[in-house]
Amino acid sequence: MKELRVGMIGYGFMGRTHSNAYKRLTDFFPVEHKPVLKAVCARNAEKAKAFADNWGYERIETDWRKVVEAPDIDLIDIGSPNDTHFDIALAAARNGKMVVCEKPLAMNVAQAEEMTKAVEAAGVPNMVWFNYRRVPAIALAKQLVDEGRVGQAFHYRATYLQDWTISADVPQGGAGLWRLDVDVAGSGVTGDLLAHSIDTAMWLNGAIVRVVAKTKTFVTERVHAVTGKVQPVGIDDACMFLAEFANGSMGTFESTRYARGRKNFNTFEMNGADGSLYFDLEEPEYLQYFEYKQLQSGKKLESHVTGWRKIHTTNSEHPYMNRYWVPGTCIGYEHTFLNALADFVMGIESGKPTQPDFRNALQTQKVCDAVIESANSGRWMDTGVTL
Ligand code: SOE
Repeated sequence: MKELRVGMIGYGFMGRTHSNAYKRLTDFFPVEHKPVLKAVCARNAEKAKAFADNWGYERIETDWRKVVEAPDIDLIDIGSPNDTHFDIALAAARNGKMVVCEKPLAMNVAQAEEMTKAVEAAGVPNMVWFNYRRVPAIALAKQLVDEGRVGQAFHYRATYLQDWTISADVPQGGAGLWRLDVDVAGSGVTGDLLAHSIDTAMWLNGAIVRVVAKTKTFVTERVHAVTGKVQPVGIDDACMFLAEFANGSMGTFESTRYARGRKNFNTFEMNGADGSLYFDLEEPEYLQYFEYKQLQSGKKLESHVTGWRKIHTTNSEHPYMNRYWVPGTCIGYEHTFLNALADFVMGIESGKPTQPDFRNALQTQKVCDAVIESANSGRWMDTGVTL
């Protein structure tokens, strides 16, 4: 087996999901590369050490430059806050390393464009961890769209709701809470949650070409965990936008961290001439499908038995499921990262790059930036997306 020597930057929630994927890859997928956890980097040595001991990294670093330049590392994994992605990705590409980066790719389109150019000029494999594409039910939705079972698309509807920032006592900044600090995160729910919805939407339904948005910041001042001072809040706590897709369909997107009771409520529905699809991450192993096309193809439309079908996506013929257990048994959130890594490694081995790569994630970044610009100007914005 060939080694895939990993340098992990960051040790938070995503550092854990990615590390788990590296450790389990060859247990489940027949790939030629075995990840070796070489180094984890964090500014705080004590935290890096605890993370390395827990997950089995060989060494720690406190300066990411050392990891990016290390000759014994093949792949740089950027799991650190959004404001660090740009510098690390550029340096990694310069050093000829493969780069896998957490979403959103960058703080803005200008950065994302430069990062895309850098990995392409260096010719290094790259990917952005839009893990929800790797939920078997969502991958099945893609398969059904590609099989023509939805037909001409009319509507796409997405929601991504959470509730963890409602209290005005939640500080901004620092470990775990950098998502509330606009200087570190770039935006609020738009980059953090809607980026997922946009990535899924454009994967299933093609380019989003125009948007008009409204954002809201409910708590306008919060203590900053690093400075200790009460500071203005610059992120969007909630965002709603309307979208026009290149295929002529209409989209609505809603996201908030103020939906009491909703922890990670990520849904979409797509309505086409020949069928509809519905997915809800709170029931992750189900894809709901209303089939119209096949009903028409029979002698007569049997309308007394039409209805939504709730497909339990745990059969071995469902995406990714032949790698796991027996039909009827489900997999979890962590497997979406494992599936993504497997796709990435298989892409390296086959020479057919897996998606979403940086260029593809740049398109999502364009929509995010257009959404924020539209919210600021109150106008419809062209996204400039090319897919
Ligand atoms: C935010 O709470 C968050 O952790 C996002 O950053 C992730 O991308 C999302 O999948 C779950 O929620």
